[in-house]
Amino acid sequence: MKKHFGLLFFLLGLNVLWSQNRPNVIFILADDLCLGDLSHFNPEYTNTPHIDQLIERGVWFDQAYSASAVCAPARAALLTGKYPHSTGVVSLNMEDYPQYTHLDPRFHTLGDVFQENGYYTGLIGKWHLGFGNGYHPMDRGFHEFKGFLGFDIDTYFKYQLDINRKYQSFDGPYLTEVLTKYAVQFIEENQNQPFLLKLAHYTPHRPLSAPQDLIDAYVAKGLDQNTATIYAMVEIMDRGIGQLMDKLEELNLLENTIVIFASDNGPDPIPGQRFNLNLTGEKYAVNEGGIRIPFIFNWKDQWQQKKVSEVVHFVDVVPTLMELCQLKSERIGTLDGVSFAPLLQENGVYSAPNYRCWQWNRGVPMYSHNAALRIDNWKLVRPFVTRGLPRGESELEPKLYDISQDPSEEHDVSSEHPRVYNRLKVMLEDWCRKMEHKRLKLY
Ligand SMILES: [Ca+2]
Repeated sequence: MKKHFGLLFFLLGLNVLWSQNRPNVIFILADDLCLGDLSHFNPEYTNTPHIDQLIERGVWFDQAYSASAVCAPARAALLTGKYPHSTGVVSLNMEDYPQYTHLDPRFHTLGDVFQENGYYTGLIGKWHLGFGNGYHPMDRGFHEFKGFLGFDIDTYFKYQLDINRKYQSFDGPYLTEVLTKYAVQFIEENQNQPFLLKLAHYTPHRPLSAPQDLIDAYVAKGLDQNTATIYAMVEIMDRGIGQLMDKLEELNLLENTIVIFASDNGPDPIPGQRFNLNLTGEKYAVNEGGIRIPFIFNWKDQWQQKKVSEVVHFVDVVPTLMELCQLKSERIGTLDGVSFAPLLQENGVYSAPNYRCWQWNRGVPMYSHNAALRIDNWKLVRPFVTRGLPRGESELEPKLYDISQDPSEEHDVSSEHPRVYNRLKVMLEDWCRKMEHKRLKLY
């Protein structure tokens, strides 16, 4: 019997040592937030001191891309490490297009990988990858879920939340503050075990709503009502990030926690025009304004503050976190992304993928719509097609940009560089064929 106790204590000891060596991960994802919403880039009009501090103390990725210009496909890639098409999540609106927005249960998620490796996992906020039997976040790798599936928010003051599979109505407390409260609580409850927390805020996605006095303060700066409301929403989220960082400090968890901040796509064009570093396009477009996002990685005392200008992409998140946390998974399958962990460390050797691609539209994929490929500084863009246009293939000619010289994509240089243009066109067509082949294999 004594012998068995000895073995038990030895194994418990190993488990404690193992836990200490593996960092916690908090991935904060904003919704439709753009670079210009941060006061680091737009100090005259916006107020995000805590996110700015993450930039000033952490690793800022200057050429970071989401996997899509819209919510669901971006999130599918983030959680699987694969391009959205190969997961079957290719469109938005879970009610109109359930078959193109539900993450097939055969796919293992980031949550599954962390669970497999002994982490406690939580998702707070927006899910948006399917609903119904087998599609709930708690069936997809998260021990805990406190949030919404994707379409349950009337306003930020009146909404329903799914609290571990039980619906609860809220009338009064501001959504973003409630999500912050749950996140702080999650950290407190799990401070003694390794954890993964995905905090997927809705901010500043529609319905635009914030306390009137805060909106008025932005209107007083000369902003229109919608833009003022968006900046007020972002300020409240930023305050919550400050509370979360304070909690990590109070519990002595900062040295053992990786904190990441990102947005899923660019700014919504409908509620107002807001500053986004003069990038072309907004949410829905695969121009820079639709897919280039803020992306910050922080790990106190582990990484030096720096700016990284290598291209990174949402499909890289799964392999990167697996490397950083030393996770193994048989079931995650072949990934489209690669780990950029070496870029976070000093003198790391990083091997970038050859090229990156994007495409989305409403319903069945039409690869002549909203598709793009980036290789080195070149970017080929198949122009924006929206629902107002015919449902057939687009006849709009692709455009070529040199992002290093023209980050705002103002000058189409296809006639000056016909060989580059043709090469990228063929590469993009080839990628599209491969993606469609993978997608159709799911059915
Ligand atoms: Ca979004």
